[in-house]
Amino acid sequence: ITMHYVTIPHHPHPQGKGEKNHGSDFSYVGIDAILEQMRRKAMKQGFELNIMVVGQSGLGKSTLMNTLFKSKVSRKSVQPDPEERIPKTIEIKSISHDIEEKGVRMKLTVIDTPGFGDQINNENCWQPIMKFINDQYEAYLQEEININRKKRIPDSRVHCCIYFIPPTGHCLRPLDVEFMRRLSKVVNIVPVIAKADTLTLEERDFFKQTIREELRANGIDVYPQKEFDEDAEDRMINDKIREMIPFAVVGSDQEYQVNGKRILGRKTKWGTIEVENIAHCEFAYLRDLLIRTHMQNIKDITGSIHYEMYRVRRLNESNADPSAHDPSAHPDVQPKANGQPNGQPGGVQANGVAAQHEALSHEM
Ligand SMILES: Nc1nc2c(ncn2[C@@H]2O[C@H](COP(=O)(O)OP(=O)(O)O)[C@@H](O)[C@H]2O)c(=O)[nH]1
Ligand SMILES: [Mg+2]
Repeated sequence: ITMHYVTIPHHPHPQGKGEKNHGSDFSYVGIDAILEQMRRKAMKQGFELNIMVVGQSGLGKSTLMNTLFKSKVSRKSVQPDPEERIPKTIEIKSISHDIEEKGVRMKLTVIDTPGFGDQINNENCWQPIMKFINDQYEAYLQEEININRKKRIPDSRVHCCIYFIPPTGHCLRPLDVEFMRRLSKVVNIVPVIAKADTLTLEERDFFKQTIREELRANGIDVYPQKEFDEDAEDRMINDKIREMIPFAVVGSDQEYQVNGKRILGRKTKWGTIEVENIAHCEFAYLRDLLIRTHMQNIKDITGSIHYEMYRVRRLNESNADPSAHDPSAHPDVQPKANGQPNGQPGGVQANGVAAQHEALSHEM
């Protein structure tokens, strides 16, 4: 491989932060100014995040999403419209809010799913959710392979799925294990203990530990996945998160005055639970993970691992059988991994990490 070095023409009117104070330094090229360029571009484009919530009815999914919209991420910028309060869910439904803070725009979309596991027979109840996720990958793929591609492909892919575990204090139910085992291979899963205010502190700690052990025993890799840590720093930060998972959350869309401050909380006979107070529950950790610290990584893993695996399977499949299209229309005919990391001979290859991941998860 030969490398070409391009002489960078001298700009007559230096602009941008990176070039400040370097007037006399002729060895200074100004590469660091790329950060300013990226920042400006990102400000213009804004950010998008699609979050899905899954769990039995009554576990507080809709309330928690209202909490997220009303919490400090958005309290100043969004005038909550009573019509927009998330109603009782009967079908998979997306609601988007545009949030703006310090000039940065963000479109936060929540995909609310109807009571998962509400039936007497819950066999295969993960299927409609798997189908929805694959349908979004398919829509993205179709846009991507279109000859007349849009400059910016609309992204409805589910970046993160928050799975609500009922606060039983015992252990995961077979249904929870089944859902997370299957879905963790196609989407980032963040498990939470719903309505954590119903557990005592000891019960909460014990339940969290039990769940972590069960996830490990069942080979369920929730977000942030160890195998995708990129360096020692990632590992250190993510290990701390992995030790805390699942987050024990409490949701509320009611505001109260406590010591002159407006807080989101749940008022009880014995006091008010402040949902954003880390001494009371772990909602703030969940919010910070999703928005403040890991949003870009959650989206990167969606694109470079989960979507990539879908794309490779689909393209290999249509290479093998050109008449095959839109497998996501049939929940039973999900794209199959062939168990080989690199697909069929002559097939499209997944990028390194996705291929490795695929080799680990040849089942959907
Ligand atoms: N104790 C407690 N109750 C909650 C919590 N979150 C929601 N609820 C209540 O549980 C009920 C069901 O909440 P909802 O958000 O509609 O649940 P969904 O069916 O999962 O969307 C409502 O009465 C909520 O006020 C929580 O964290 N703790
Ligand atoms: Mg609901």
